[in-house]
This record gives sequence, structure tokens and C-alpha cells, in this order.
Amino acid sequence: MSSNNKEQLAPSTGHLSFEDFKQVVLTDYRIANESRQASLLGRKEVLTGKAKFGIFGDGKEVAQIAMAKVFRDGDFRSGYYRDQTFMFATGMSNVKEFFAQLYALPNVEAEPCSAGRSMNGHFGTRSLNDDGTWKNLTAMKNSSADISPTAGQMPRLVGLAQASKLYRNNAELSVFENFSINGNEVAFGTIGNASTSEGHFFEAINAAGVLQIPMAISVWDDGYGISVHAKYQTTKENISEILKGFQRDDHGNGFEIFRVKGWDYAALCETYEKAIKICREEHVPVFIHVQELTQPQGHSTSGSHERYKSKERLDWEAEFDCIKQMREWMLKSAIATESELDAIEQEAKKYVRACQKEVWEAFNQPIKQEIAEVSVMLEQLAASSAASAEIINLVTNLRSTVDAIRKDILVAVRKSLRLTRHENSDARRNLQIWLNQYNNENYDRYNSYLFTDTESSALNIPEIKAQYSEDAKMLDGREIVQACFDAAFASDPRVVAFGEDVGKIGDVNQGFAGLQEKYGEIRISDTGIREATIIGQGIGLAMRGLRPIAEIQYLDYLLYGLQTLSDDLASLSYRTKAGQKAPLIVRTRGHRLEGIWHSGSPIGMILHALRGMHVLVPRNMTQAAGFYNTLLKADEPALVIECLNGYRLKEALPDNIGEFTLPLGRPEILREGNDITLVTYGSCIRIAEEAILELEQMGISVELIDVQSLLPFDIHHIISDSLKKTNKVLFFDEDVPGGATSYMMQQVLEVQNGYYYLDAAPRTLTAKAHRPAYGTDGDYFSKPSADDVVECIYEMMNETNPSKY
Ligand SMILES: Cc1ncc(C[n+]2csc(CCOP(=O)(O)OP(=O)(O)O)c2C)c(N)n1
Ligand SMILES: [Mg+2]
Repeated sequence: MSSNNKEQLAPSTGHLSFEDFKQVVLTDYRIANESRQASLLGRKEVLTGKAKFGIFGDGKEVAQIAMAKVFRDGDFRSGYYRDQTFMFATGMSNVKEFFAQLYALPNVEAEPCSAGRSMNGHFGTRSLNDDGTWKNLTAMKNSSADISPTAGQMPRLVGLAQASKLYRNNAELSVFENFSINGNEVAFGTIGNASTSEGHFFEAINAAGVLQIPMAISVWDDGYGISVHAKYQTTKENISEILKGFQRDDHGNGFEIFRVKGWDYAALCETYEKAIKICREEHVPVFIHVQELTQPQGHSTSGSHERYKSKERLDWEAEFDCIKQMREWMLKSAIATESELDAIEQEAKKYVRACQKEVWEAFNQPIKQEIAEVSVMLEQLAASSAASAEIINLVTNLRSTVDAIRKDILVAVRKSLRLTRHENSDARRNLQIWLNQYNNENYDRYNSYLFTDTESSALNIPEIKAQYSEDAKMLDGREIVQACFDAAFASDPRVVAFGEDVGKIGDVNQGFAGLQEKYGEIRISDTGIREATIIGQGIGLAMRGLRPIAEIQYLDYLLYGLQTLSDDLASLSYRTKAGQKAPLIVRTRGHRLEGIWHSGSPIGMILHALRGMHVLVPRNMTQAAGFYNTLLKADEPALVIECLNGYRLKEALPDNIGEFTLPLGRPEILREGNDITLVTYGSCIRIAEEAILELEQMGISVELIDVQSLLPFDIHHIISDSLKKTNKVLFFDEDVPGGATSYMMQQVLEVQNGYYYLDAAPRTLTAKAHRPAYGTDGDYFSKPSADDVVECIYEMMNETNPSKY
């Protein structure tokens, strides 16, 4: 039997003839059995060593089939590793792709979710064409790409659902036909019962209740989180019970909450139909607690559940296995006979086995070919080599390794090249050429697409210089960014902004002042104090074609959203091999106020957590505006950190405030000098400028460079060019010792070969290791001051020329 599950399943079984109804039910039973067989065989594949790890959807099949019936084109899923049956039943995945992911088959044709990069059970569809442009998401079923941290899917789910609300309520968006049809799309979330203990879950539930968005969250409740029973996870051991306060009231606020047994096929179908109708039509969030699910094979391949489940529990699980119950229901209701069902089960087993074989072959065949090819080359190398015996040994080992992988090939090739390092044969040259080519292929397989690398990369946006009239207005910095945002909202209806205090008062520093009145609450809005879901809102909206600016009020509070930024947003392009994108702009402000939680500058932490995003630190609001304009034309995610003390400083308003762009990865030389290069960014620029005036009086000429774009960093090596002239460098910021200054030093000395031009030891000047103390004195003693900069640079001059300084 062919198992193309891509057919649209009947959303309702209400008006069917018995024969049609029977066919629907039997198809469901077939899919459930195929999924179960995939789980059983998947586990075997891990236990026999063909795959590294397995986590499967057995015991959750029937509920997912019911959910799949109401999942339509344009809808989105944000779920977790148990959802294989749902993915099969909706046609978003299939058994072959399941095995391809299990084996880590590194190409998108075989494994479209992640090209082998995520472990098994991590699902996703491809929203993008090969050139990075959007597909028509309304004509396909969509799954955002899974991540492993439990409940990590929840913040994004809020944004995916909110997008429907924006598309339905902002008529200007109707032209963006690839993303929505009148906001009719539902965002389906799934989560395990134990993972509802996470803060992200509760935060997302509350946010969805406030926002009143079409979010349908299903909890797959099997009573456990690995070995930990519900009594340690959930108050009253019952998540829907404790969420009762969220139940929709007479004023229409809240959730509709449903509870259903995970082995009851008929009740599941009915519940999903009812729940999703409300969700889709009324834009009311719904919560479906699917209880009494089982884990026939335990949690994962990492251990057996017999260790922690009682015999009674295991017996109950065997009896209430959803597929067994579905079978009994079909027999009892005279929908099918024993022999019909036996046949389906047998077919499912055969079908899954055939899929597995085919995929294992597809995984191994290219590697076998590579081994054959390289073995011949190694033999040729051996023929003319003094290390012949050792090389032949390597070839023999490679050929005899059972199911050898690419690592085995490279170990043999690289060792052979090392053994022959003093030889110079044609065979060796050929092998080296082959290796270079092979490295390129493997770079594509395993390392490519940290960004989607499209024409719309931020690095490809042409620079447009700011233009100023002679009588350019001098405005407060806050008015400069406000004018930039005003222009952005006016020119592109997809742009939305949200965050704490962003709506009514236009953010705590007035960057959005007056814009809610002008463009409406639907586009510029206040949110609760919930940084993780502010980021998640941004990710979900961006995945559905909108251009969100998500604001985190202060840099110090970015940590609440950092998990979502790092695990979800920053990894998105890489983990889908450019199959999905979320061009979200995160705006925040930091540096230089007073007190432990208003003056932090944890830039090193950010740089290390957010590879896959751009990180920009404009020194003033004009630079910030230039970056926003660039980013709004580009399709990559970015974090912009504005200077808190810059909002009231006067700046000239460019005539083209909405158009001018600032290139990423290009530092600016703010002051030319000959004696030393001072590398810094953000608020430290002003401190540096103060210090430079005094140093000038001492006869020391400083070249001041504003990095302004930390990721990407100085693409054109402007800083090492400066070192050619000054031969000395100081990296200065207010992060901890060894924080972002060390990153900058590594970039300049190692990547740019800057060490080559140095006459003096390179140095860093940073804040102390502790958080900055409150008050002006606290600040002075915690962070580097102009005095520190002057003295540090003087010391460096003294080291190189003690007689003069
Ligand atoms: C943040 C985080 N903590 C811990 C883990 C390890 N872990 C993976 S699955 C799991 C249990 C999840 O249980 P539940 O949510 O009930 O889902 P189930 O596997 O039972 O379907 C844990 C603790 C993780 N992936 N992420
Ligand atoms: Mg569980």
C-alpha cells in the first residue's frame, strides 16, 4: 500500500455515508499504526547503533490524528518531539523523512526539517524558496522548527497566533497574500504535561489570554516527565484543573478549556472540531488537555521506564494504549472486522520497514561511494610513498569499517596527508585537491547558513548616506529615533512595535511617542512584563511575514528573553538550513545609568549567545536610525542596543531620516591619530572623547574607532589597518574583564592578523567583575572612567617610550 498521507483529511465525519466514514477511520488507523511501527523500529535502529538517539511519539498517536483533521492550509504548528503522528497525518512529514532525521541524513531533500542537524523528533516545514523568498504559506501546512528546550516552543507560539489577529484586523495587510486569508489561521501548540511546569508555559498562556488570539494549545499528558511523576510537576497533578481561572467569562475574556481522554478516538475528534471552530472563528485561545496518554517504550532510548513505573501503571498503560483502544472501539462499533484491522497492522509494519531500508540505503550509498573513490586515491598515494604500509593500513581499516561515516574518511585522509607531509607526488596533490572539495561539501552540510544568506542579507543592503540641510533641525536623540520609526510605520504596514510601555506613552524614553495615536493600537502596543514572550511574539510574527520591532525595556532584562533569543531566534536559520527565517528586530537600551540592574553591559554574554543574529551598538540615535533603516530592508534578525544617556543629547535631523542606511560590520574612525588605536563602542565613545582631549595635551595622538557593529565585526579590517599606523591598541568597554573586549581582541589579533603590527602588548580596559554599584561614585569605582582611559593609555605609551612619557 502506498502511504501518501498528503491527502486532505475530511475535517468532519458528520455528513458521510457509512462506507466513507469507515474509510476515514481506517485511514486514521493505518496512519496510527504506521507511526507506531516507526517508533518501534526507530528504537531498534538506535539500540543496534545505526542512530545516536531516539525519542518517539508512541502512545500519543490517536490524539494527534484527531488534531490533524482540523489543521488546515495556512495554519502553523509550534510543538515538540512527540508529534510525529500529527506530522504524518497532516502530510507535513512522512515515514521516510522520519528515518532520514533519525540517521541524520544531511540534505534538505531527504530531511527537510533540519537537513540532519536536529536530532530526531524535531519537526518543521520549509517556508522559504531556495533564494530565501517566502513561499505562499496559505497554500501549505506549516510547522515552525522545533527546539529541544522544554516549553521553548511556547513564546514563538504566541507570535504565530497573534499574526492572524493582525492580518484580520489591519486591512492594509490584505495585500500580503502569502501569509494569511483574513486571519483565519490557527496556531497549534503542543507540549508535554511536565513541561507545563516551565515559566515559559505560564507566561505564554497568560499572554494569549490577554491578547485573545487564535492559539490552540494541546497538552499531551502521560503523567510523567521522564521519570518524574505528575505529583512533583503540577499542583493537583492536573494542569487543566489549575488553569480553570483562565476559562472564558461572560465578558468574552479568557480561554476555552477542554479535557479529553487520549485513547478515545471519537471524543478526540469531536473535541478538536469544537475547540478549533471557536479558536478559528472567534479568535479565542483554546486549551485542550489530553489525558491518560501512555509511553509504550518509555521516554526515549536513554533508559527504560520499568525503572520508575509500577507494575500497576505499566499494566494500565498496556490496556489503555490508544491504538489498542481504537481497535477495540472499531470492533465494538462494527466499523471493521478483526481481519481488516490485522491486515492494516501487517501492512503498516511492512511499509515502515520498506521505508527504513530505503532511507538507510540513501544515507549510506553516497558515503560508500566516497570511500570507494578515496580508497583508490589513497592507494595511489601509497604506491609512491615512504609511508606506504601505514597508508595501506588506513585504507584497509576504512574499507572494513562497518557503516563507516564521513569522519572515518577524513581521519584516514588527513592522517595520510600528515604521513606524507615531506613528499610531493601527483597522488598527494590530487588527494589534497579532493580534500579541499570534500571540506567545502561538508561545510555546506554541517556549517552553512548561520544566516539565510539571501540577496536581502543585511550585508547586501546598499548604503544611503544621511543628508542634512544647512538649517537641519537640532533635536533630542529620542526625537530622531521617533522620526525614523514614524517613517517606517508610514511606509510599510507590516511594521509593528510592542513592549512594556511602548504603546500609550511611546516607550519610557519616547522613541514611539505619538505613534500609537497615529497608527493604531493594532500596530504599536503595550505588552505585559514578560520578556520571553515579547521575543516569542516577535519571532512568530516575523515567521508569518510581518516586520516586528520587539522592545526589551532595558538591556539588563534581556536575560529573561535570552533563552528564546539564543535557542530559537539565533539558531533558526542554521537549524533549518535556511528553510525558515524570522527577521525580527529587537530593540533595547543600556549602559550608563546607575545601580546594579540599570547599568549592566553584558555584551560578551550576548555576543556568545546570539551567533546567528546581528548585534549593533550605535553610539547615538542617528546611528541607531541608520541601522533600523538597514535592518527593515533586510531579512535577518538583529539586536540593537541604544545608549540610555543619548535620548536627550542634541543631534541634527537628517532630511532622509526614513531612507538613509548604515552598513553593518563597518566601524567608523571618529578621530584620526598616530600613537595608539582606541577601540570601543556605545556610551564609551563619549568617555573616550573626553580622555582623548587630555591625552592630546600630553602630546599623545589617539585614533578613536567606534566599532558600532559587534556582530558582524569589522568586515573590512579597518582596525588592523589602523594598527599599521599606530602599532598599539587598547580595547575598551564596560563589560566584565574578558568580556566583549576579549572578543574584539580576538577578532583584531587573530582574524585580522593585527598582532603583526604591534609594538606594545595589546590591552583591554573594562569594568570590574562585579555588577556596577549605585550612585555616581558607585559608577566611578565600578566602570572605567576617562581617568582610567587616560592613565591606561599613558602607561602603554610609557612602556614603549619610557624616556618620553
Ligand atoms: C529546559 C529543559 N530541561 C530539561 C530537558 C530534558 N528533558 C527532555 S524531555 C523532558 C521531560 C518532558 O516531559 P513532558 O513535558 O511531560 O513530555 P513527554 O516527554 O512526557 O511527552 C526533560 C526533562 C529539556 N529538554 N529542556
Ligand atoms: Mg509527560
